[in-house]
Amino acid sequence: MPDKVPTGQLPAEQQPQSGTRRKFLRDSAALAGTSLAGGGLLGASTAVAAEPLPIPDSNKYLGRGVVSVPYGKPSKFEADILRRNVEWLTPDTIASISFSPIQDMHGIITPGGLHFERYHGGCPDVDPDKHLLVLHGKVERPLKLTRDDLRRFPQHTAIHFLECPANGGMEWKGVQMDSIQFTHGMLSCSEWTGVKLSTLMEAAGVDPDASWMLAEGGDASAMTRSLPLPGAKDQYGKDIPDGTELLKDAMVVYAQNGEPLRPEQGHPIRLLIPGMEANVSVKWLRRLKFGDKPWVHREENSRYTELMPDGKARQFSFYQEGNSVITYPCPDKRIKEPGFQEIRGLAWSGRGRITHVDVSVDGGKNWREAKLMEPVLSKALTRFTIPWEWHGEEALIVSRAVDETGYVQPTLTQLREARGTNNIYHKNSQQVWRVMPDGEVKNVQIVNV
Ligand SMILES: Nc1nc2c(c(=O)[nH]1)N[C@H]1C(S)=C(S)[C@@H](COP(=O)(O)O)O[C@H]1N2
Ligand SMILES: [Mo]
Repeated sequence: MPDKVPTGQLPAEQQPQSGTRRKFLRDSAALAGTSLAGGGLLGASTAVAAEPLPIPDSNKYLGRGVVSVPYGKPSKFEADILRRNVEWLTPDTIASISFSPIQDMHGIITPGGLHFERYHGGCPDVDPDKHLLVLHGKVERPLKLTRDDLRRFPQHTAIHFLECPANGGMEWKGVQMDSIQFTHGMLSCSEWTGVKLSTLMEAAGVDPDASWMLAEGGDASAMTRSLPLPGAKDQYGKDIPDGTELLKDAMVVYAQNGEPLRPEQGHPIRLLIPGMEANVSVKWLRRLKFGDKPWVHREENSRYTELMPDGKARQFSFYQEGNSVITYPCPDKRIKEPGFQEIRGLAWSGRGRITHVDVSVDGGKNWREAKLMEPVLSKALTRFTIPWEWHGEEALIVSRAVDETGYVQPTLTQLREARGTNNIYHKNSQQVWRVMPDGEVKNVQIVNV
């Protein structure tokens, strides 16, 4: 695009794409002469608009009064920011998934109405005054609790992501969706409030040698999962070491982003196991049973296991490993104008904090370090940004996250080498987007990088 505004003196190699954060700030402060003022960020129309604005209609009439909308809704002009499902993915909408529009989100919190939904038997309406949670099995004092009872316990609030382990599963075998909503949208992040599991276990007097916990949901699927506590072994005697980590931050939650849980998220109460595959965060929670071995239910047997290249199944693979994706530009958010672009994305790890994100615009040959936006929280979505000057060349943009354990997000080739192709769960490989000369963005897979 031709520059309509004088672009000044900075040689191309001093422009933001090769600079550090400090360099970028300096350049953007000296607006004349930087690419921010040139044909990109501040296009000709913006730069010449120094005349008084005409009076808009909204200045000329009285607006709506208070409580005309007692529970606020988004502007009618934002009506395309919606959860969506993929019709062919499941035979019906009862046992199905909707995806969060992560291409349209900012910051790290997912509004309640846009949190992805996953039901194995539909979303029930549960009366919080009648719903009960039972703690039983290897306990000194079995407990039967209403939501009101739970609210009397010491409260705990934390921000955590939830991700279905099938997120990206369609890509695993090469079904490529040209939409980040469908490749990565089984991912949301909320501020959750409730009671720590350890607090409830203390109240029930859980037997110190109980090493497994069964969680059961009150919906038509009666979702049931076995979860490891410290000292857990699988049914073959192998150590399952995840219980110590689980107990640190597991909660029974009754609130989400400051309001009661949404029905879709398990109102009135759900289990929340930060960092683990979302399947174990059992919704409409009605029972926690303590024992000393896994129950090996359907969802930890025929489902939520992974068929490995040697024909054996990986079981109890609970944690979501380090992951990231570029949310702008992406197939759902093409580039409209050449010039300055801020590449933006999300990174997350079920193992703790994100410590580092690198971004490449040449398919992973060269990398630059992105800036992490505060807050950077454990087992929460983390925002990253990096400036990029784009002049209509084809580019392969990709991000790579590192978490506090030192884990580096793998390439798809590395992931397929380790786990084969007969899998749908835990696909956390680097996502490559191909930027076309007209600014359109495609989902591509690079083989053998
Ligand atoms: N009772 C119950 N809990 C459940 C499910 C369910 O169908 N029933 N689905 C699980 C799955 S597979 C996922 S990915 C998460 C999704 O949580 P969300 O719908 O709040 O996003 O809930 C889990 N908990
Ligand atoms: Mo899931």
